[in-house]
Amino acid sequence: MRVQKITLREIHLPLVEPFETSFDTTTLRRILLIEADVEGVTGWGESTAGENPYYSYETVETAWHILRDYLWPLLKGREFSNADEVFDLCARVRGHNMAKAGLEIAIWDAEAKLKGVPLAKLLGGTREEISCGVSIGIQPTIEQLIAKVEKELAAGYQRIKIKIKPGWDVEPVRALRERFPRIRLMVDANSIYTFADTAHLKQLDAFYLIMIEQPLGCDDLYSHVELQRQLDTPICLDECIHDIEHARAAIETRACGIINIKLGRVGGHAAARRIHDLCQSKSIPVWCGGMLESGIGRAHNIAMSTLPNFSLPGDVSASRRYWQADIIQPEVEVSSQGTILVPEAPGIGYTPCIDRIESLTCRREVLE
Ligand code: OSB
Ligand code: MG
Repeated sequence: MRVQKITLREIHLPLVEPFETSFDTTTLRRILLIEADVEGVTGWGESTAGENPYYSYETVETAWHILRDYLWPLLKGREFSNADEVFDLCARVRGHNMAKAGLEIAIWDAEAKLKGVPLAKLLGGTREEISCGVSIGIQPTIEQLIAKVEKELAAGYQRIKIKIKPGWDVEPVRALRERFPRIRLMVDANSIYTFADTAHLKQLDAFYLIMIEQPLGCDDLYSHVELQRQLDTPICLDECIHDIEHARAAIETRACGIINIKLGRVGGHAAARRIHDLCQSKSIPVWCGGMLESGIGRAHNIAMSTLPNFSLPGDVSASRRYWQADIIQPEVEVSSQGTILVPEAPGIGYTPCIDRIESLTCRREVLE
């Protein structure tokens, strides 16, 4: 197969409510969508690069630049046998996994459509439905946090994750545990602590959390090894894991017991699947992280989450938690059991709303 042309576009979508983490507050998403025209069909991808270089060094601007000036020139006119080869074809570009992923996943969607199969099946997925959790941003008060958690549990979500930062960590967790003694609960620090905070973080062991996600530095694998030695709660790594070598190092050094896989952070479906397979062979469970995606990125997350070692609920939740109206039809819905039914239509299985996407587009560039 060969990619005839790609279209980059930026759309702006306001979140239904601000999302606060230890590194930023997001109210409006700038989303980079990539269409790949392959042998007469169009595949859709989304780069999860952010508005600012705070979660990772990538932004919408850097991803656009890398896609236009480096990745498209590598792929243009190139013959390859399937989407699984695209990540390796882009290997000369170091890093920039969110740019790579946006393009690579669009080609996977196109390949699945060409073959008339759901993307989940093409990836080797085995689940008909996936388990969902929610990620709840930092709240103004503990009362508001409790109300949020109550609402998400009532909606059926199977696991609650809250964002933490210094000054918003032990107390909100204590309050949630008092109110909800039995729920599956976890926290995500987004790299805000250091090893010097070990005694403070150790207090979280009292609340039988299912995991603590990325407490320490985004590149600091060794401190996670030392912290994990002192914590009973399993550490889950997010920011630290960009490729299979990081995953291998984290597993072999026991820096973590669980890995969060995000398509953007690792460079697409092929890279995600390799990490998934490695983790499975080492009995390390994985789950699918979220990046406040539009329906396009969300649909890809659903397909990936059907692989067998995605055995913990992910941060993949209903469209309505993020957007007044999503850019796909149907929107992503979550059952009262906290599950998403995997679509059976070819490709990502949801239809992009072209008119709505056009009306939200603030820039567009066609490369051929
Ligand atoms: O660390 O998982 C994270 C959102 C933006 C950047 C990083 C993270 C997140 C989330 C949101 O936790 C998950 C979601 O999409 O609901
Ligand atoms: Mg995280």
